[in-house]
Amino acid sequence: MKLFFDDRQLLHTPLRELHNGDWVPYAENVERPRSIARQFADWQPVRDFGMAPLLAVHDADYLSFLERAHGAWVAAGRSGDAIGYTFPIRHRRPLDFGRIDAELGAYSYDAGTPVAAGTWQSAYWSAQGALTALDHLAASGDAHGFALCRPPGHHAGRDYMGGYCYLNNAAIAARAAGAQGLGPVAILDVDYHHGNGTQDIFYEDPGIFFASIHADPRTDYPFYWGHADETGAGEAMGSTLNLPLPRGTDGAAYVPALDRALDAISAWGARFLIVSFGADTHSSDPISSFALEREDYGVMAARIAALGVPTLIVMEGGYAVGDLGLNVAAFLAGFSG
Ligand code: OKP
Ligand code: ZN
Repeated sequence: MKLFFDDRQLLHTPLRELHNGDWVPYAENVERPRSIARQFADWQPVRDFGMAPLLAVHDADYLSFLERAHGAWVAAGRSGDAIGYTFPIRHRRPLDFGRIDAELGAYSYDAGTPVAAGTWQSAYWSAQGALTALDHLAASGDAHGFALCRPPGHHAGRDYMGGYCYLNNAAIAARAAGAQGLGPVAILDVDYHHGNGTQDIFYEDPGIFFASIHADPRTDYPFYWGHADETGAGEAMGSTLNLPLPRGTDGAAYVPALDRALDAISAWGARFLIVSFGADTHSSDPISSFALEREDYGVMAARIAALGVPTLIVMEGGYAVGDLGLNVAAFLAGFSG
């Protein structure tokens, strides 16, 4: 399986995040991609597909905000990372803001997603990595490919960032795959956290199936999405499947949910699959509460591979940097049997 990563994805280095009322070191740090990169000798270069595939998912005004936010923060006389502090949960509408603080709130739903000096560059090349891996799958006929996306993407919506995510790499690849006629496209999200951004982007899109297995949002981030009764809207009713699981879920309890998701993807007629893979389901993850072990990732991968559908794996979360590289390696190895 070919692997894709670009060093510019390391330029995103926020200092800290707000966690349970305290400022703590930023969990989505450069040690994550480094621990994965170390596991493999051979990485493919990322190509530049430009802004068009990003604009097929995200609003132009949001992309322009992301690109200039840190510069505007510095121009406002601030130091450190740009972070919002007021969020328009009621009166969210296009307004002509005169302060970066207003924009930071309008384009995000949490205070855990700082914009640092290198954020736009890293997010841009993270998305291009997913597009390069997709292009490789389409051109080579390989069954599986892996984009080491970082920053991750599944919490980012059409016009918002959140949960360490700025550009929705999986959604960008899914749209591009559909546009290239590779579909019907399904997205399977197996990160510990619900992929609310991906769900929102495709919630009324009958062309893309979205299935997510994640910690019950009654107890876990992102709280306001990912409940079992969210199944899509309009013509896309039934094309979203949420399978929340309780804290403490281990490999044995995970597999039946995975099989349910895979059955649904298969029944829906998917001919191309994108997996949003988070290794934060591992027992050692510092911000999550499932109990999967390394060997469970091989089992998961084998079941996904048994669908027999070309599959692009994009990296999402996973914060136990001591185990992360090995867990990702175990998952990817499971695709080759
Ligand atoms: C991203 B991904 C405390 C609250 C913020 C955000 C978790 C984002 C997870 N720092 N937590 O799905 O792994
Ligand atoms: Zn996660």
